[in-house]
Amino acid sequence: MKTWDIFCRVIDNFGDIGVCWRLARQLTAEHNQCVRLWVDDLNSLIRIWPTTQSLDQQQAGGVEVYRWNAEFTPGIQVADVVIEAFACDIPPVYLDEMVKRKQCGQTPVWINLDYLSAEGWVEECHRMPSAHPATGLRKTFFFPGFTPRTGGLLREQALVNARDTFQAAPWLASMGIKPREDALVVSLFAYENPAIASLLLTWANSSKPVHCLVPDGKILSSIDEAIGHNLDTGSTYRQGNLCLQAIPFVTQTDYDKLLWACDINFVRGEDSFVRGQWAAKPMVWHIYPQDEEVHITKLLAFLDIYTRDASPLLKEALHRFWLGWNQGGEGELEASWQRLILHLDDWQKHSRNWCNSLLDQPDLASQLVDFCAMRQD
Ligand code: TRH
Repeated sequence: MKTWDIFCRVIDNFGDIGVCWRLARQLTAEHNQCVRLWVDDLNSLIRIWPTTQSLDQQQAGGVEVYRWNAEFTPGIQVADVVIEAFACDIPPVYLDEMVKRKQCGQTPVWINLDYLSAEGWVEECHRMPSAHPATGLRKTFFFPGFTPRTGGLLREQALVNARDTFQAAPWLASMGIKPREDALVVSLFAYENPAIASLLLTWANSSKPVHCLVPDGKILSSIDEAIGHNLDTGSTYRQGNLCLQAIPFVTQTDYDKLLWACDINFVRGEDSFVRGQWAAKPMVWHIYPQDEEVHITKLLAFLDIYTRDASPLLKEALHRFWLGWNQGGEGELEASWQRLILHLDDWQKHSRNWCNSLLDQPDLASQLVDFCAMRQD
């Protein structure tokens, strides 16, 4: 058993903590590791795991959770493995202690866990070492990814079985969600997006009823603008064949259930994007927007591998709709949705095949554990 320190700085939203928390729990529960998670914004953790509290130190889900504040004191015991999530820069005092540990012949394994991307360069950079200029300590870049030459994706051992034995109807009922039997049930987790107006109108006019579930979050401001009033949590809006239901932001565990219970999932960022893939259901990704349209390159790189084995018609329809959704193409979305939904059966099969193909790859936590076990500094 090793000790691990995971450092997480929350830039915004829930992805940074979502990934770190999932990793910390999995290392503890499945690999019997001893994990401390240092997080600078406990409120974001409380949102996805409401039994945690705003305390400087606590035990939660088998993990020691610490509030990461500025005052790190010398003498802190450095872990065997130090994970700096998303290049968050570990505290200088902690770094000094890492140097001391090295001087005692017990160099910690230092890993920068990077963001997920399907771009080709990831394979080249995964496991790349770099010497820290001031201390000479070696830091290794660990990249999650979709191919065997990357670090893989976070996936708990029991996930697929839990998904396959899940009963959607009772869970939905327990959440106060009662879609019509013939409705297409959609979950909608996305950033602000003006394109929602044309999508809502398309769903209102569609021949098949659409029941759209919106967890509390950013997309609601765009929805409010589109429908002309605030859609409060717990309330429902109906127009034509559309039923729009605002639901609470659920726990990270319940979010999986929401994805499993829906026919189509709109996901975003990084962690919900991966969970959408494990749900093996059709999904639409709202990628985290970056300057100079860098995110569009990233989106296309994923679409490229995701649709590699799709039929040409599905491939074309997915490209059009995903790009429209990400580029805020008002008006454009109606036609591209109608085209995509024609291929729903094919899309469902494709989603399952894609998920199964990813299952061949070892998961990220196991890869990290194996890497650290092999490292001799
Ligand atoms: O919240 P995100 O947009 O997060 C991020 C951050 O913005 C980050 O800075 C950026 O770098 C990254 O995206 C790419 O999206 P993400 O990654 O999907 O994280 C959402 C988390 O919230 C995920 O762990 C699932 C969880 N969640 C719940 O627990 N309950 C819910 O009801 C919902 C909708 C999500």
